[in-house]
Amino acid sequence: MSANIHELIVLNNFPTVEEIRKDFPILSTKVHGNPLIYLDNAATSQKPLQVIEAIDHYYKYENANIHRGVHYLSATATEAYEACRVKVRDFINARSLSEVIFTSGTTDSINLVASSFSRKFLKKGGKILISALEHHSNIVPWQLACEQYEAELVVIPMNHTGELVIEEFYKLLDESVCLVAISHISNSLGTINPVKEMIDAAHALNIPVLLDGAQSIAHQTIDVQALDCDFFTFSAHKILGPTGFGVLYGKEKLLEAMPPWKGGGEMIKTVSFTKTTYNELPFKFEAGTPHIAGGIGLSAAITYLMNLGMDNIEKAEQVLLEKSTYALSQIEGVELIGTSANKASIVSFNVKGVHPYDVGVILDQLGIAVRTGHHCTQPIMDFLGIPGTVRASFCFYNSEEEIYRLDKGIRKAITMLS
Ligand code: 7TS
Repeated sequence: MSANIHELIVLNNFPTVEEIRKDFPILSTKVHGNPLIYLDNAATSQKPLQVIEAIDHYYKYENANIHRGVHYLSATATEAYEACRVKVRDFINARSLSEVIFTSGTTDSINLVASSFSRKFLKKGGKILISALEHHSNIVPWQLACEQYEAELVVIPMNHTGELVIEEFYKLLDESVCLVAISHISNSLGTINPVKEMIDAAHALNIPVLLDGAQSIAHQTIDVQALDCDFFTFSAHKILGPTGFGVLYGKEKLLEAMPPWKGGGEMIKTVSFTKTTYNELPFKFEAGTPHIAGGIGLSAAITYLMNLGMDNIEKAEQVLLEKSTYALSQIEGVELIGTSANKASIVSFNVKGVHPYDVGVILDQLGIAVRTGHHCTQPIMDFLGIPGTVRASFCFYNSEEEIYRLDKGIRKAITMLS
């Protein structure tokens, strides 16, 4: 199975969790008089000093609008912001900087594709194939597009362990499908979908594939060339960066063929009242002044992650997954929701006969931050016939001690609620 965490520390020079936690000031704070145990990482990650200080430095010493200024500050800010594009290209192994579009986050990235790709490629009677495991962000933009172009939204079903029914995917995949849009890792259940196999199957019919990488970007090395996905989307805030900033990776050929989405400054080459010509990639899709500090923060976040090594992070988080899954499975009355063999460090569960919200409130009183509810995946909850789950999602800065305290906290909640 996965490496022992101590082996990892010795073999790969991975810092101890105590050392890592010193970089994250919020992890030393208290909530309701108890040390904070932050297990809501699938919603957003905490930020290390390196990211906080990079943003602070930008606003203190480099703040200016980018790209269009000749003055020193504008050039400095442009350089810092564009350095992020290089970082992202290297982090996900994109072929070129033209393939890295900055957006406000995963939701924005998917909406960009749903609007622009659909305008060019979604035909009346055509299909968009998504899955039963999607976040609302990878459902609703496609519903809007399908409504507009009289196309059909088709859903790959899931089973009760939280896996996609891959045989059904093969049955649904035919020439009428214009795009496959699927999550790489489920934010509610942690399931890692067999995306490489799905991409290869879609490509055999010349169908492009969008991967919603909002979760996977935090848990494993992403190589868009090895995956061969056509689009990949993620948010900075789930990988130690700031909110309001994100990325759309797209293959250059497709991005070239797609019309602009938002109009405004920066995305144009020339403007007159009779005709406007558009800027080259990636700027064609980047209208208006961007979240400059967001890019600078993401740059620092990627540097931090690359220094630790995504492969090491994946191994460390698999240990946390294994230990927390085991601990929770030993508690009578706890039902794990999402038991796929291939999972990231996201553990959803319910306590029999108790609403997830009530468990969440008691854990909060103990300083333990978990998320409760449908996690923006209502169709999953409907399929499973439950109102929601309690979700503990782990990051590499979480410790085994915190799993122990979660275990104790759940046992206390069960005693109080039964
Ligand atoms: N797709 C997936 C798989 C996600 O997990 C999320 C956010 C999104 C898309 C949207 O990302 P955003 O940054 O644009 O909002 N997931 C969650 C979550 O699980 N709890 O809060 C947000």
